[in-house]
Amino acid sequence: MDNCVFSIIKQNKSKGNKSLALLLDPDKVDLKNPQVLLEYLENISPDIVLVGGSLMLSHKLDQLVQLIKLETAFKTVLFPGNTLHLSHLADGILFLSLISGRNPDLLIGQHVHAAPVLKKSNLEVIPTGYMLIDGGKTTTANYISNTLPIPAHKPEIAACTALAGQMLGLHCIYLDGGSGAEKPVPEAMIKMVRHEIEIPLVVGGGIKSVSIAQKAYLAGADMLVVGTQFENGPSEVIEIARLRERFSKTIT
Ligand code: 1GP
Repeated sequence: MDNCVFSIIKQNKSKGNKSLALLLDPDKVDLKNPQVLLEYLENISPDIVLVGGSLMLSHKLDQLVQLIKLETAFKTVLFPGNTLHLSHLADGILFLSLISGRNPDLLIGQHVHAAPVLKKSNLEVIPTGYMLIDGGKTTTANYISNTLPIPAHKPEIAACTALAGQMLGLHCIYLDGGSGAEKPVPEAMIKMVRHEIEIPLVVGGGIKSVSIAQKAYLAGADMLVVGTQFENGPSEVIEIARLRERFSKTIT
């Protein structure tokens, strides 16, 4: 069986199953006590572990990726804020083009610098149409990217943008309300994007409860990304993981 990272997501999607990605920010995990993190990881059993963030103040990226690689069977995928956020120890990387914005550096500029480095690495490169959606407050990603997020009440802009991303050959679309978003990506927007595209649809930002997760899955998200709620206390994320399992059993 093809065991590459993107295949995990695609195979889940083709079987009608839902996926869950746990996002770990190296600045926010306690690596002095890794056992706690590893136990939570086993409990949640995410389909993939995303590692990254808009900014990184610590230098723990390699250390965190190595820990997951050595101690678990989970695939680690980089979710880089910029070209400096690289770890050759990871399994893959979301090669993000910020298609919701009009900042050329984040549409293609940084990619030009990263491409030859990635070619020499063993990282699986996952071309991703990354779309920032207004989640009710200015997020680090909005500020750092110097772009306007798509207004939450304009699902048609998101749908056309995602469709253009698919036509450009991107492999998946990631709708992100931003880390700690007050409001998650609206169901109406997820539905309209889902209706327009066939490639896997990833949704994240402000998924803090089982009920929010359920609505996003039902609206058509193939994979949810949860970060802040894990940092706030993993019990709800364990429930979201159970929901994913129940959901998948129900609809297959
Ligand atoms: C942020 O989508 C991710 O880029 C996760 O968001 O931290 O709000 O879960 P949260």
